[in-house]
This record gives sequence, C-alpha cells and structure tokens, in this order.
Amino acid sequence: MMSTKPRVLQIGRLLPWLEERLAAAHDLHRLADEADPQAFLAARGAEFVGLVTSAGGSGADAALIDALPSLRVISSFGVGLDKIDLAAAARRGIAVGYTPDVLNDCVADLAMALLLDVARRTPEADRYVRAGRWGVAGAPAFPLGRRVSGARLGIVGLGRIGRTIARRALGFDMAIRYHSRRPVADAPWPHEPSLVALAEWADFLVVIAAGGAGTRHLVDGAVLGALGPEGFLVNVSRGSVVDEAALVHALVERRIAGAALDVFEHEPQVPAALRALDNVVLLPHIASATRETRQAMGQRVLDNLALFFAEGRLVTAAPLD
Ligand code: NAP
Ligand code: 8YV
Repeated sequence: MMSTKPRVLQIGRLLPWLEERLAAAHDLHRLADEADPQAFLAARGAEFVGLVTSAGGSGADAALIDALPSLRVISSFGVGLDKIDLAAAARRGIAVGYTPDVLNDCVADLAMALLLDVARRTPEADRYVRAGRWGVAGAPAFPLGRRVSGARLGIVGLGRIGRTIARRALGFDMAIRYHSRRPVADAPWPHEPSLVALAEWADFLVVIAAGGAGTRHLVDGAVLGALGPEGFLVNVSRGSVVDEAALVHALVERRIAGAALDVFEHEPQVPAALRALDNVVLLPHIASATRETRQAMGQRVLDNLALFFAEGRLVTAAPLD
C-alpha cells in the first residue's frame, strides 16, 4: 500500500535518533543505502517532495536539485548554506530550512577553546607529558605560551556566532574589533573595513564569516603577512575562507605564530605539512558537536519539515535572495 506520509530523501548519514524520527514521520529513503545513487535518482528522483541534508556534509547542489523534479522543501542540518545551491532552489520555488542560532553557543565555546589551546600550547603540552618528557634530566623546559587575557581579538564576520564569540572574549578582557562588508548597527566594537588592517592590529584573528564563493580565500597571503610572526589564526567557519596553501607556507616559514583550525579546504583531507607542525591545533569539524546542540539542530530539522508539510512554511527559512 502507498504511504500517505510525504516522500523524503535523506542525503548522507545523520544521528541514529534523528534518522529514526525522520523515518517515523515521513516515507523516508536513504540515498546512502543505494549501491548506484545516480541510477536511483534517475529512476526514482521524481518521487521525492522533501530532502534532508547537512551543512557540513553533502549540502544540495544544482545537479541533485535537478534530479528531484517534485522537490518542494530542503531541510538542512546546520547553519552554513555554502553547499546548498540557493539560486537553483529559488528558481524552482523550493523552500530551504536550516538551523541558525541553536548552535551559536557551542561554536563560540569551541572558538575560544581553540584560541586558548593554540596560545597556551595545551595540545603540545599534553603530548609532552604523554611522551614522558616532563622532568627528564637535561631536557629543555616546555616552551612558554602567549597570554590571552587582555590581548587584541580581530573577528572576521560579526554575525550570530561572531557576536557570541565577542561576548566570551569580553570575559578575557580582550580588546575587540571586527571585519565584515557592512558595519553592524548595534555592535559596540569598532568595524574595520580593511581585513589587512584588522590583521595588522590583531594578536588573534578568528574567522567566522559565511563560506561560499563570496568569501573564498578572504584570508590570503597578504592577510597572513599582516597578522605577522606574533599573530595567531583561528578558523571555525569554512576551510574555503582561508587560502590553505598560503597558510601552510606562513606556518612552515614561521611568518605567523600558529593556527587552530576546525575546518579545512578539502575535508576530511588535512595537508600533511599541517599535521607535521607543533604550532597548529587541528580538529575534525566539531564546533557544533555537543549532545545538546546536535539535539537542538536535529529537532529543528524535524520541526522545519513538520511545519512545512502542515502549513507550507518553515520555522527558520534560509534567505533565498
Ligand atoms: P551569519 O550570522 O550569517 O554571519 C555571517 C557573517 O559573515 C556576517 O557577519 C557577514 O557580514 C559576514 N560575511 C559574509 N560575507 C562576507 C565577506 N565577503 N566579507 C566579510 N564578511 C562577510 O552566520 P553565523 O550563523 O554566524 O555562521 C557563520 C558561519 O559559520 C556559517 O556560515 C558556517 O559556515 C560556519 N559554521 C561552522 C561551524 C563548524 O562546525 N565549524 C558550525 C556552525 C557554523 P556581512 O554580510 O556584513 O559581510
Ligand atoms: C555542520 C556546520 O552542520 O552548521 C554548520 O554550518 O558546519 C556544522 O554545524 C555539522 O558538522 C554537520 O554537518
């Protein structure tokens, strides 16, 4: 018997509880279960009215959207929209739901953790203790770190998460300035229209701008040069925002002091040159990955679909213009 539930396609794997709830509420099919996804889409793509995907994973490109001619709604697990072809969705009148705000705190927490880790060299110190090098007679003492309290923080992108990072930095008595295309009307911190000038001023440059074509390689060799040999880079936005080749050169040649990265240009590939360095901290894109935040993100994915299928609208709709 045909299901009366909306037919929804899931791209990539999600949390087990979320997959269960999606399957309970919809006539769900997982593309990851198909041996030949392209052949499946060609044969059965027209069945689906809904699509579930993730921001840091597969997204939804134009080819996928084209392969789903009956599609009416996309519900994405995450806030980044760089992997979703919003123009293709808009042309077809497809609604796009995402999960802003519910992850601000945990992403900002992780940005501060990375900043502290790279400045105070905590991962390196942990490796030093585990290797049994502490207290070894004649061995050099563990090198000194860089003070965080009272330092100058440059934030690239003062959006929902950027502001949340700024509020945390106030607790460390940091001086704050930010760069974005437009000044934020009610922000109490100075706006710096030139990213190079912000990098020159900052001790720590934290990148939390949106990803996508408009910000590709925003942090380039010139910005890293301006950050200088005493400056640290933290990236929790998208790997594409930083010119990774230029970053590797700057780190290897000690033209910046260090970097802490949650995201990479070609995830999950991390350049071997980065893995070989002590003055970098490398994480596998986990900024939103706490039980509490992933629960809230998953709930929003479900709520967006439920409201769309009940009333034709979303709890949190991505801007499509
Ligand atoms: P948001 O509120 O939309 O903020 C985005 C910021 O980027 C705005 O301040 C925007 O300011 C700035 N921006 C956009 N284009 C720019 C450009 N060309 N030059 C300079 N600044 C630019 O987004 P959010 O919720 O804070 O999230 C930010 C990003 O974090 C997401 O898009 C996502 O990629 C990333 N993220 C990563 C993780 C993770 O797991 N690592 C988790 C969540 C989010 P203007 O428009 O004025 O330029
Ligand atoms: C991912 C993220 O959604 O929200 C974003 O934009 O990058 C993350 O929260 C998460 O890693 C699942 O892909």
